[in-house]
Amino acid sequence: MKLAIPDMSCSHCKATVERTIIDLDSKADVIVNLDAKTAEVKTTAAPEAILTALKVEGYPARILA
Ligand SMILES: [Cu+2]
Repeated sequence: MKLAIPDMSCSHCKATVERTIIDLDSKADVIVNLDAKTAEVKTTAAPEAILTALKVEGYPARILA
């Protein structure tokens, strides 16, 4: 799925987002695009779980596709 994560602004944000998703699914594939403020995520974790975890970390996201 593709996520819009508008509050990502630097490599630290990128690392936090990646770690948050990997914590939920160690096999997840996460490709962050900082310029577009999006992330392409391949995971078996529930989308709701991903969105909730990101929000807790301070990066509210929405699903684009
Ligand atoms: Cu940052």
